[in-house]
Amino acid sequence: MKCFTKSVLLGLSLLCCKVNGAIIIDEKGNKYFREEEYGLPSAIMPIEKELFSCQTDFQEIEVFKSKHLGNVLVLDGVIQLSQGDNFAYHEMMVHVPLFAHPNPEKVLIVGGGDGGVLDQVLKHTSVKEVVLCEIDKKVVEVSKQYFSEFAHGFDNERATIKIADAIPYIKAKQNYFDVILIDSTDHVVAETLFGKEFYQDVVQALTADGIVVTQSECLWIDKDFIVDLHKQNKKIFKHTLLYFTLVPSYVDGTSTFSFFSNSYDPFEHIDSERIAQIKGLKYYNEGMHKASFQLPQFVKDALKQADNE
Ligand code: SPD
Repeated sequence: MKCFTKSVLLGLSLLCCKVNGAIIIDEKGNKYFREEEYGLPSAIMPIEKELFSCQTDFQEIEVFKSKHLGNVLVLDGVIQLSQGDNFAYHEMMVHVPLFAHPNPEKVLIVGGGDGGVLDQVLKHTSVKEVVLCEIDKKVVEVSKQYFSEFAHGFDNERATIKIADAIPYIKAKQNYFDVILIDSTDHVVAETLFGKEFYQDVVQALTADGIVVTQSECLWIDKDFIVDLHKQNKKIFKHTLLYFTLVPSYVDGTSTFSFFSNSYDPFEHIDSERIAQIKGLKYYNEGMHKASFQLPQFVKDALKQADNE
């Protein structure tokens, strides 16, 4: 993990390019993690203890214990999840598409090696098979150790864990998955998981009435990226919608998700009785499902402008 004193970090923030997270050390030796993108600063997270750090063939993996949000997983300098607020991301990534589908039985998770998405998918009794395709086995190992609350999903008999590149895996599948969830790392690092070629393969791997949801980064900071993805996938899917959730540990406190389907819109199959069967949800409910698609005017305007181009 990069370490900077305050003055070096201020200097870096003047560069108008993507800069990932770094540890800041104050005069008393206290450590803080600060992520920033395109020169825009985020909240500073006090670190209680650095727990783990390694470089794999794919990325730098770090785990630290934060003062307020428990253990935090960082990949290539970008916060992926914290124990304290991951439910806002994982519940919304999973339950929105799974409740939008009338009967999801086969689900694919692309990435998601921390197990958080898998944990939520397995709460749906309709799901008979869930495949998790993660490229970096170290993410799974590290998560089992430091985020053990998700670990039971890996041993579930309905789950298959594939340590592999999801791109060829998806290419080889035809008309198979009801729902595909793309729980990737940062969009710059995982660029190929957002491109047109990838989505053409995703459509083939989905059943005709399938749904795909991808994490699509932060509402404020990544607006242009979100609009470009929307523009690209409007040509591939009948329903292309954006929704969002609030994740305090992320760089601007939000995460968006892009919802694509050639069959279902996100609302027509919401069923209160199905939702009530899942106990212990902390963020998702029927109201949030609907409300999360309501967007601020500046985002609506940007998407509308893209539609007219
Ligand atoms: N802007 C950060 C995006 C991180 C998305 N990945 C989260 C993985 C959680 N399972």
